[in-house]
Amino acid sequence: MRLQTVLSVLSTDPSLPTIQGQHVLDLSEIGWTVSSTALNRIVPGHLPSQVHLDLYAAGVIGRYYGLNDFNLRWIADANWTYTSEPLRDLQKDAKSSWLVFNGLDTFATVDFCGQTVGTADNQFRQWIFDVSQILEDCRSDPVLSINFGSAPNIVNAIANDPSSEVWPARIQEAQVFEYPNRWFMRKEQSDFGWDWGPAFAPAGPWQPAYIVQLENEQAIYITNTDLDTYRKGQINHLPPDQSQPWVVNASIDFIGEVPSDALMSVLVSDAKTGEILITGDMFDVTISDGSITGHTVIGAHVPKLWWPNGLGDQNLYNFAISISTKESQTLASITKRTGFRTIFLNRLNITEDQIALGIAPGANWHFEVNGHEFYAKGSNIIPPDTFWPRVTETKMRRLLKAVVAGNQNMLRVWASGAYLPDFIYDIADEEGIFLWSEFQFGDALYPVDKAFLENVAAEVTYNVRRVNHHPSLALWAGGNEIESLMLPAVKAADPTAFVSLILPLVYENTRSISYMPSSTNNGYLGVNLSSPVPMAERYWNITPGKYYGDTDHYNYDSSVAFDTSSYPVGRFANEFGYHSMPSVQTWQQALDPQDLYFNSSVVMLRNHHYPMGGLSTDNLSKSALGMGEMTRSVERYYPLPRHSDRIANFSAWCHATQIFQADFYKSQIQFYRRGSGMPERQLGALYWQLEDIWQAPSWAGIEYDGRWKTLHYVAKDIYRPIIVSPFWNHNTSVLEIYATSDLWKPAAGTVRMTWLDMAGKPLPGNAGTPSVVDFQVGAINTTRIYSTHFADLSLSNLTNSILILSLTATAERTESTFSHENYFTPSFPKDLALRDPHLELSYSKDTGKFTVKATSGVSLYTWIDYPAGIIGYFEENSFVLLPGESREVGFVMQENPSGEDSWIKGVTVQSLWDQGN
Ligand code: BMA
Repeated sequence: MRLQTVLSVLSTDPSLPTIQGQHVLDLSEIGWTVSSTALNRIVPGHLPSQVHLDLYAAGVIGRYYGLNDFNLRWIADANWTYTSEPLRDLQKDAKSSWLVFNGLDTFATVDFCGQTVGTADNQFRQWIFDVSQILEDCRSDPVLSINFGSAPNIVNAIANDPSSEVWPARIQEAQVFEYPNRWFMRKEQSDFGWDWGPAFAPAGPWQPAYIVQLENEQAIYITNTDLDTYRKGQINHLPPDQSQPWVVNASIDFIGEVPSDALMSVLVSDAKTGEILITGDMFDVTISDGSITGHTVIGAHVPKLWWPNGLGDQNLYNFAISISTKESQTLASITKRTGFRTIFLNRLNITEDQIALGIAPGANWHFEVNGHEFYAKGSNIIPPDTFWPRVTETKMRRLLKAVVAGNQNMLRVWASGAYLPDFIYDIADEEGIFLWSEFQFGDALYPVDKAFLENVAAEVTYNVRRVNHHPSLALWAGGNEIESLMLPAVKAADPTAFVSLILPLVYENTRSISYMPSSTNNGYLGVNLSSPVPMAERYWNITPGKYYGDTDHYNYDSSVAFDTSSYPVGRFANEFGYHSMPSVQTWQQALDPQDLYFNSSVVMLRNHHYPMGGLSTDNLSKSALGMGEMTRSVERYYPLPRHSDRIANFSAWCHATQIFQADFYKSQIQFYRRGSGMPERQLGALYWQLEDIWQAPSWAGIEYDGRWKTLHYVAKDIYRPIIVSPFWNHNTSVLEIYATSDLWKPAAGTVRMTWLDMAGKPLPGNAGTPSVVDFQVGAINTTRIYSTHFADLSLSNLTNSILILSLTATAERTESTFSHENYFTPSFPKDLALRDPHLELSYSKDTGKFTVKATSGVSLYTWIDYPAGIIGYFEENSFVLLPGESREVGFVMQENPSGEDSWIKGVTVQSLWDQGN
């Protein structure tokens, strides 16, 4: 055990405050044990941690494996106690002593020196307890113990309490995944099960914690910081005036006493070069309720702006803020890294000027960075692990680098998981990924009693202040699918006061971030900040032909998957998707060899679409529906795997479900992006979902350990700045080709269109289609470059099954060249007369790249695969190769634990032909 002044930590972590006269004991550095009546022994514990992790470390339970989701329920059903070793080095004569928990998961009773200090009931809050008196009275070396009650049992007890809120059963019960009654707790909702994850319902001290001792009257300890950088006069729901100077408002929460005439100063320096931008006092310093607040204006000094990935550099600045007495004695200082940008969600009504440009009336629904609208390309992030304490910076950096490599600039931090820790925002700040963030409510109605709302208010205030300095923060939304799913069920406005409680709390703590009450919504009718309901939501006051909001789209009837008339037309697509299997390499991490087949009971029990709806594990009918959807989508469109080897056949089936998933998303993303030049002026596509929480079938594009599914490669391709896309109307047999660009300047280029047969032989006269078409496309816009009725092509009686139209777009702008390849077949893949392309794969030690060559026949969905044991991604994958064509593809290694290059020998290549042969 080691007591340290925070000063000594500063050299390694500048975000920690420096303070004189303060002792901080980091509770991660002391010894802990974990005990429960459910376990006949006491095991070593850790902090931060959760019970499952400590039981795993002690060898009591196994890893994320098989049916552990169900077999380990005894852990969630029990109460657990974390007990510290006796704390010998605490100061008895400190002026005050505090327990500071940055997070307790969730229902906790805290005892110190044998006395109860307090209780906690919200995983998302910081909990601070004054233990000065207890420590003074303590006759021995104090022991800290934290008892965590079973969340499933506690919420059931709340639900059974006659005074608790009740809702019509049909509403809430439809939202039960495994454990019921999740809406009575402020804990990660997906801990009780979700349609892509397990229900381990973990408990424990999941965030860092400290004992803080203040030695004297002037010592303070900083608990949270709200740093807000905005354009002068900025109001959250209105477009910021980019000609105004930047204002920096800093509000610092502390424990201890600050003299009423204390001063604040700030030094802003370039995080890369150290060059000082400004330094000086902050103005209008006020102190109230444990916070000190001041501001300054960065007048004549023009900082470099922060931009998201693809739109500019991620310029960052360090803000060193000090609190001092008027005699210039520094009481505390803290450094936060931030960036200068405005990010605004525009939901204003469409103007006459916009209508004159061809934009359909209604309301806007798009983001603007630094005053420019842009096309948001990305996906939805879910908790990357059930057990947050083991989510490392390495894992998250790897994931966010994959997001950047995938040409994405925005992630939606879906509500029903957890608020992201600061280190993930830090990585997003560096990588240029906007994080649309949500308050953690989803797919349920929540209580509105006073105690619940007070708890929510503390959670909202803490988290808005905590993450506000991150330039990657893009938006606050009230929750997931509250408006679209829950409100129609109750026909009531503002459940859990998403407008009347949360909106004012957001606006009080940030001027720089927009707020909307629910993820998918039809916008608002008006905003009046002095009204008790400050935002009048539009809900269903809509007029046909006008567009208002963002859309989500899930249609598991795969027969219409490629019929674009089944897709929603709106201003922004914030969720859409279909599930697929993970790769066989990932399944092997979680399954015994005998369970590696498509509908094995273990596979089915790990498939939670559709959710069990309760704790029963003997009913596979719900899972069968989801498995059936995957099977049917493959049967409908692709050659069926027919390998005699069981594992090879399983692998081919898994891959086939991924191909369908990727094709379906590609079809939608092309459609949404084309919408940027259509009356709906569509400006965003965030698919469901970025990554997996465990090894199981899901909507993810990246598997639990970081391996890319076909989807992530295909999304990377279709999120390129300029794309060429075919649109085939199955009903009218009209084929249209569009070029779409999300560049901020117009672009010009050519599209080469070549009709071939499956042997790669060009069709005579190119079937009457021009070989090369010049195109021009406006900024964030689309242009139709070719259209034909299928009957008008000169196909000289060739059957559809042998036809393929290859499309290659090239566009030059002074700074770079953009290219994109795509193709169209009038038949679905299963009906194509595929020929073996006889793929050849080689590896060059000199270039470190693989070369794939198709020697005969068109190779569709050319798929390079790497063996288990490493993590990384190929520069491209799932592409088309024409006969004689070869492609050099690099592999970006992200993790190679053995450091050896034996994996290279395990790399394979296959195409659609191999699926069925
Ligand atoms: C949406 C999401 C999630 C869910 C996904 C797949 O409803 O908001 O709640 O996991 O669809 O069903």
